[in-house]
This record gives sequence, C-alpha cells and structure tokens, in this order.
Amino acid sequence: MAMPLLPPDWALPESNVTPAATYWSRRRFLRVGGAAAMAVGVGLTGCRANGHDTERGTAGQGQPARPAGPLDTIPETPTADLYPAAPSPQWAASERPLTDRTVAATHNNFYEFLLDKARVWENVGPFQARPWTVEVTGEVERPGVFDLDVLERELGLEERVYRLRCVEAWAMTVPWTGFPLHRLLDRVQPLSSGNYVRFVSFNRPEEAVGQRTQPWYPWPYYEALRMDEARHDLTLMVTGVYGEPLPKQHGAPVRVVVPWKYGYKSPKSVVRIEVTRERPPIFWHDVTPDEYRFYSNVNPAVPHPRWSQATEELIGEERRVETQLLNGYAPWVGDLYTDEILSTLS
Ligand SMILES: Nc1nc2c(c(=O)[nH]1)N[C@H]1C(S)=C(S)[C@@H](COP(=O)(O)O)O[C@H]1N2
Ligand SMILES: [Mo]
Repeated sequence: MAMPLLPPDWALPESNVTPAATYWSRRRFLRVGGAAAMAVGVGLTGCRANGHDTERGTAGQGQPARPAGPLDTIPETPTADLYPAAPSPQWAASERPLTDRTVAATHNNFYEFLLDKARVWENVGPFQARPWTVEVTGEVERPGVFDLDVLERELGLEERVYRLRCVEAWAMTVPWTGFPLHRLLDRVQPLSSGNYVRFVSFNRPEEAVGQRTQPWYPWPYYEALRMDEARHDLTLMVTGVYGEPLPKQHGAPVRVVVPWKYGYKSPKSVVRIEVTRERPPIFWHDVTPDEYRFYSNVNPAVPHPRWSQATEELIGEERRVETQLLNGYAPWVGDLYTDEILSTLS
C-alpha cells in the first residue's frame, strides 16, 4: 500500500492516534454533507476506526463466516452455466501475460470493505451479491429495473482480456466476462438530453464493514462517464473473471470496467445507472478534489500530485513497465479527447 488513493489515518503512526486526533485528521474529508458528517460521530463511538476491522467474531450475529480462501467468495448464481463465455476475437489476449488469478483476487481496492488490499476477500462474506437488480433511470425513453440474471442471458456474455491500471501505479491483466454497456443503454434508449451516465454502487453498511467503520466517505460509491465514453464498445459491464462469475472482492455481481481510465473509474457492485443531462460528481473527486478529476485517463505524462505515473508495477511479477497513454487503448479511444484533456490532470 505504498501509494494509496489518499492518506487515510492508517498511514499515520496509527497506534497512538487518539479519537480526537483521528477526528481532526478526518475533517478535511467532511465535504460530503450533513448525513455523512453526523455519521462520523457514530464511527468514533461505535467502531474501531482504523480500517482494519474484519468480520471475525461476528458470526454470532447471523453473518456468514470468513471465507475459507480468496476464491471461495464467488456467489452462487443461476447463470453459472454461462461461464466460461466465448472469448471475444478482438480482445482474446494482451501482449502482457495474465495476472495470476489468486494474486488478482488478493489485491483489491474495495473501500466498502477494507483498505488493506490483501485482505478485502476476508471481509466480503456477509455481502449478499444475489439476487441482484440494476435500475436504469434518468434521461431515457424506457427506464426499468433489470434482473441481472436476465441481462446476462439476453445481452450476450463474452470474455475480454484487458489491462487494468490503478491510479496507485500498479497494473494487472485479467480476462473479464461481461457485455458491452451500450447493449444495456440500447434497451433503455437514452434521450438526446442524455449527456452523461452515472453509476451508483450498493449502500449496505450492515453487509460491508468498511461502510460502517469509515462513515466519513460519502457512500455509496459513485462514478460517471460521458455518454460517448459509456457507449464505446470497450466499456464493459463485467459479471465474471477468469472464466467464472465474479468473486465478491472484484465487485460481484456486476461492475463496470473502463480499461483506458484509472481503476477507480470502474465502479464495483453497481445497483443503479442514471443517464443525466449535467456532468455528475464522482466519489474520489469529492473526497480529494486536487488529486482526482472527472476524466482520469491513464497518462504517463501527467503525474499524480504526489507521485509519477510514468511507470507501473505488474502485480505478481515484481517488475515495472512503462505506462502507456490511455493504458494502450489510444488507437481505439484517443479520438474521444482533446489535447487539453490529454495533457492536464483532468
Ligand atoms: N464500489 C467501488 N468500486 C471500486 C472501488 C471501490 O473502492 N469501491 N475501487 C476502485 C479501484 S481504485 C480499483 S483499482 C478497482 C480495482 O478492481 P479489482 O479489485 O477488481 O482489481 O476497482 C475500482 N472500483
Ligand atoms: Mo485504483
């Protein structure tokens, strides 16, 4: 965790952080409105607030036990017969070797559960990822609440190997299974006033320990794309990885993957998609406005304010490689952006 998205208090010499000091170190995150601000009080009195709580010891409250291993977190689904899906001819391989499956399943950013990437999987047991619906609403002709099982069967799953580049300067290469978002958008028929697409993740503090212990974050997680980015064929609604349904720590049962943008533009466990007229706010910009911006395109020439983006560590391989403009997808998406968008933190 050398380069976290922001320096939360576990990056401080933490054992001697008092509740009062902890509170003040968090003040800067309290731009999120009254409800979240009030909830901070709950966090300080009701929970250990260092981000390292796990569900161990809570089985007596009727929650499932800790998963036995990092791949024992795949929810049961009536669509299991759809996996593995046929490989997409265009994206059947990457020039990079695939990241080891267990390495990928033990290196997760999923702040709803835990900041410690290696142990997110240990905490996802209580999360109920099925049954699941996705509401699609806003500036559309035909809004609706869609059963994910039906979408998986009707919209056509395929497997695509994509590189995933986290803003923290690490990367992996994984075979996702999913359907392009444009097929779902076609179902709801965006109006001409639909300029942006907003995604909202689940909000279930009772199932997600990080939502309970880190109430200063503006849950639920929210992200957004411009309509042309959302409609691009590369933008995938992902329901599986490595030939099986998604493990919960990867964002079961359905998450977005936008491979040319930093990983935080790929929200996990999405419950609602809204087509909007105005550009929506995004979670990480609201938390740390100076560091995270709407576009967040992978770009080796534009450093993060606190570190270089020129190279990236390949997770599980212990080597660094040069970061590519738009994560190597520039031939497909480069024409979506002006030079100004591509040359600044944007
Ligand atoms: N809801 C939600 N989505 C999220 C995150 C998160 O904390 N919550 N983290 C993001 C970040 S920073 C990254 S790098 C990717 C990681 O995806 P992975 O764990 O499947 O590799 O998920 C993204 N989607
Ligand atoms: Mo990330």
